[in-house]
Amino acid sequence: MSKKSFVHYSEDCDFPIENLPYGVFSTNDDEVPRIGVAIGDLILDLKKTANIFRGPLLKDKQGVFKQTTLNDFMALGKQCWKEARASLQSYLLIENINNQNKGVFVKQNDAKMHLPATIGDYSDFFSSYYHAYNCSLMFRMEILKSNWRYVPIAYHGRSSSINVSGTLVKRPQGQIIEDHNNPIPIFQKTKRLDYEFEVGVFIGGELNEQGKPLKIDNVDDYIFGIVLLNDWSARDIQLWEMVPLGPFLAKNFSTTISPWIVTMEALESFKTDNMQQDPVALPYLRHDDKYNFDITLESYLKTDDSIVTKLCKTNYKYLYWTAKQQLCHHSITGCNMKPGDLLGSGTISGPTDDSLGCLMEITFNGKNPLILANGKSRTFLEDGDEVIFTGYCQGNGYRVGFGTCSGKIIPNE
Ligand SMILES: *[C@@H]1O[C@H](CO)[C@@H](O)[C@H](O)[C@H]1NC(C)=O
Ligand SMILES: *[C@@H]1O[C@H](CO)[C@@H](O)[C@H](O)[C@H]1NC(C)=O
Ligand SMILES: CC(=O)N[C@H]1CO[C@H](CO)[C@@H](O)[C@@H]1O
Repeated sequence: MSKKSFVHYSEDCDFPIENLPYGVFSTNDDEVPRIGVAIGDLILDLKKTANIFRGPLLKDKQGVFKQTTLNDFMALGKQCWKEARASLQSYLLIENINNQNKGVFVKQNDAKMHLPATIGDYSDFFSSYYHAYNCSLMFRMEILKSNWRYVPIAYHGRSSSINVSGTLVKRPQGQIIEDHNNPIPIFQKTKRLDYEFEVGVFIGGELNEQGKPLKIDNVDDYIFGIVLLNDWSARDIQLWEMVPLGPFLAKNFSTTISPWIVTMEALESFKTDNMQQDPVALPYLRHDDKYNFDITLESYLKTDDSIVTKLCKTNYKYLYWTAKQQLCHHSITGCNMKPGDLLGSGTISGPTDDSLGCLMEITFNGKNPLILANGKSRTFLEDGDEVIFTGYCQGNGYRVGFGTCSGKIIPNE
């Protein structure tokens, strides 16, 4: 695209004019959360600039930009999202440099970020082939030979414990088996606290009524945008509780998301081939159009001595089930979906040893400790550890980035 804005930023900035992600922020002098758009290291305050949305679809709906969450804007649907993007890009173009002095920008460093939407429901999938493959190896389960290749597997998560990047994560406690030869649980703090590198998809538009499934052909019309997501997991609690109904409290204590929602319009030019599915999906899940995205995902561990160790470099394109298939499948029995619902992808691991999306895989369930940059080792997370995710799509001379999704472990005292 190579458009130029009057806001200056470098080529590797996450938030050029080609991106324009939405978030909700507040400042010290105005503590009411409001909607903004990231550009360079600034935020354009949409509460103050709602009148720039003068296109035919939005001119009577400017009120959606003056809310404290994005839900109302998300509910408007694809055509409105496109019109809003066009208005924003034109407002920020270098030709319109006089907009620079209108007092409508806030420095990102001066803002506090909030959850971008009221998340009614949150479901978390298990859609990365390589992650599922490694889990089969570790737990000697025939995951890939049973239902996995036919059905996009997921569980219903808790939306109440989803927080924005930077929120502290308290080490959870629960029932744990210490000695597998004597499976009687004890109650204690988790010793196997892990992160899971995922992305989350926010949905919107005029979604389906109960009993009326979405159709695969146009289900992408209901996908609003993407955030980075950390599905913190207590592996020892999980292992004991998940038979036979799946994870429950091992994943209910905290989920962290990055604050900026990168829209599907910004990601359009980073579409890449879907993974080949074998066997071909059932007809209700079948689609030929590309709906995978080339998003580089990197994770880091910062220990309390401030030394940073790179954990992995993976890519969103390693998802076997696309977000279109996930959303369509979610609605297929008639489950009604709502604007602001969030769908997690599942841990995204790639095919190589340096592209594994959680510690359980990196350390082979704690058997092979990871040596950190400061010479110490980890099997699972310790108190004071901070896990940081970043993500970006590389364009020609610019990046469409996601900012960061981070969380630090604090002791449970
Ligand atoms: C998760 O489970 C714990 C332990 O039962 C409970 O105290 C907590 O309220 C639950 N939190 C959520 C968000 O469900
Ligand atoms: C996480 O978010 C919920 C509601 O959005 C809030 O009640 C809770 O206090 C937050 N947790 C932390 C640790 O800030
Ligand atoms: C822990 C584990 O099984 N790791 C393997 C995951 O899969 C990749 C290849 O897909 C292997 O290289 C890892 O050793």
